[in-house]
Amino acid sequence: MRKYIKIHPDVIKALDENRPVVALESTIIAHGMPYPENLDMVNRVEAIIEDEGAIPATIAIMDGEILVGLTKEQVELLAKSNEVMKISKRDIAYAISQKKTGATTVSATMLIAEMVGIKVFATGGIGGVHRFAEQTFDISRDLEELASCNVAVVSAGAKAILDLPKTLEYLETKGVEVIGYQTDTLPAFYTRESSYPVDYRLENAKSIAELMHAKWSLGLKGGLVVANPIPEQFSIASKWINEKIESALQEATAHDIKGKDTTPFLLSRVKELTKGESLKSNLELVYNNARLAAQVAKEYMMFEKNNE
Ligand code: PSU
Ligand code: MN
Repeated sequence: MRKYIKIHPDVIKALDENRPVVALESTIIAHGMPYPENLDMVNRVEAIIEDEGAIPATIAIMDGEILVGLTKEQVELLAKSNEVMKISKRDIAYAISQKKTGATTVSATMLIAEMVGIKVFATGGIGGVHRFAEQTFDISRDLEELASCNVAVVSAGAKAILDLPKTLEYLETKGVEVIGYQTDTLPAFYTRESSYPVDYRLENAKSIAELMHAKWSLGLKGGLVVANPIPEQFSIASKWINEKIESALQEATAHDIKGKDTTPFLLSRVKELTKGESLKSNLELVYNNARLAAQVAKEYMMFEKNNE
């Protein structure tokens, strides 16, 4: 396995010394946000994680090699290039064997994080069951990896480009806890709240870490969704944003956008329709998630150490 994976020296050292590490996905860089905001985002996210006393590990595939922890140059390449693949589980082996470069989605990032022993992962929003999935069958691979990889994913919930109730049902079937961080409802990405309750509300990083420790100590396989609402001052009124999302969804249907192109198309159209407002909120919620993920990673390490 090591033949295909190159871990950054800082990340190797942190893992060896049992220091907290937070994984980051790269699809959000290459396909989720435009340049140069995406580049600023990674730099800021990595700085936030370091300030909290954890080590960031951005994951991607470059020239057929799985990288855990990227250099500034590598991040820049992903941020600028238009030719980067979007890599979910089914694309990993192809990308490696054909020496391709690609950005990893939540699903691929979880798989790789688990391979190298990283327990906490920060992102913007998870993929889920798409609207009209009963016709299209479009259900993100993210949900399967949440079901099987022992990694906690800190996100601002799932955005209304998806079908939130169906996403929650699916997670229930797969045995994935949806934990609201200081919230009773599933945050809807750009908005702090939705009308759908989370499974459990927890008030602090320590309680989340304790749940992770209990789950995995018992051999209960799979991840959890830590749903962290966007800070109040950046939350967008749900009626307004949902109108824009509806328009973007109609355009996607009209242009016959399908499969892996759907999420990037919707994100970029919503950004245009909101004149950049959605991107501003997206950036802020990612920072907020990075901070909580670092805190959870730190607390989780304490549990591991105290229970050795
Ligand atoms: N949500 C966001 N921004 C993103 C994504 C989700 O707010 O960039 C990306 C993540 O990488 C996620 C992927 O894993 O989209 C889901 O894509 P799909 O719906 O094709 O599974
Ligand atoms: Mn899909």
